Amino acid sequence: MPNRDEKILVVGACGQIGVELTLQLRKIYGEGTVIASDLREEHQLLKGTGPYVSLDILNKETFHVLVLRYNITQVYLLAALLSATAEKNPLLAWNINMQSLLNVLDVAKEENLKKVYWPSSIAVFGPSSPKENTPQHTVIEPSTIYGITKFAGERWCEYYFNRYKVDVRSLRYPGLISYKSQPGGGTTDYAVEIFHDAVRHNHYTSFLNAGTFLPMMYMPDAIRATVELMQADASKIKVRSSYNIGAMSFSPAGIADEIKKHLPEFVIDYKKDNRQQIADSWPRSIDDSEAKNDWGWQPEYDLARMTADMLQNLKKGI
Ligand code: NAD
Ligand code: AKB
Repeated sequence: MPNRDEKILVVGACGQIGVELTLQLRKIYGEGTVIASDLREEHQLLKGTGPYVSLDILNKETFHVLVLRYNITQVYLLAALLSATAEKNPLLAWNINMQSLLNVLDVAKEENLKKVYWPSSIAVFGPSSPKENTPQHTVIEPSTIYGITKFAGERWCEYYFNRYKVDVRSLRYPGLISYKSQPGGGTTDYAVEIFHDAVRHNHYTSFLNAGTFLPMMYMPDAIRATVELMQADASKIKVRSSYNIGAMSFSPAGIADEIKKHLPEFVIDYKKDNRQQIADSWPRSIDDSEAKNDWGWQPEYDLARMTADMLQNLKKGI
């Protein structure tokens, strides 16, 4: 049973994950318990569902005051620059992705917060990691600035857990696919765009080559994984850097074939851009056996089930 004494702050609540995670946390813990925050204006889907505050997480003092004012017990930190945006301004990405995490970890230590959630990514792996079934523990030499921030972030999480007993938990999300909120500047965004363009125009130009396989996950699985990890007994959490989690792996050609089963007229063509190089440095598939063994992770959506659900929901919106 969820503890009703919790007070949860979601930072970066108006992004692709934040919107759906905030809505789900409000369903579980009650709407008044979950405070959404972001730099941006409140997302349309969050309006009227619970408290919203404007917050720049880089301002540690404001964040600290907010934690005290609302008696916050848990923080979910989702603010970050994603892979493609980060490459455009590496120093800005380093500053946002690292300082946000350090501010949260440090206030969590000072105020003895119960739990912190911070996502890492499959981007933590680089060209020298095994490409297929990339293991939890392996060579990690990311070549993107985004991956470098994720790797450093993972080390900081483990450090704060070991040194200060901050109960920080983390998942290495694959590319996430959703219809409720838009993706925010990543390399896997094509797998969301393709559905929108298929439904609207029966046509999509992919910025990744036809055969570029990447690990992917449908948003309902990602939200459930997050909640399950955060609700798991602390004794079950053996990995204090970040857990590999997987669900499916496909390429632009593979997802196009699946969409054609529903929309036979659909056509895909290819015009790669600089995001190809980022994708080429990442795993093709992920070994998530430690998450499965430690806290019982199981995905529910494969490519076929996700495609049917995405198309059905997007068609409703036309
Ligand atoms: P997003 O870009 O959609 O959302 C991030 C949100 O953070 C935005 O609403 C933005 O306004 C906000 N933000 C940025 N700077 C801020 C600041 N200084 N203060 C407060 N808010 C700020 O990103 P997302 O896809 O929701 O990703 C959330 C987290 O999950 C990130 O850490 C990302 O690296 C990670 N992740 C996402 C994916 C994915 O496919 N979406 C995959 C792997 C990991
Ligand atoms: C991105 O493409 O940057 C993200 C990720 C896999 O971390 N979706």
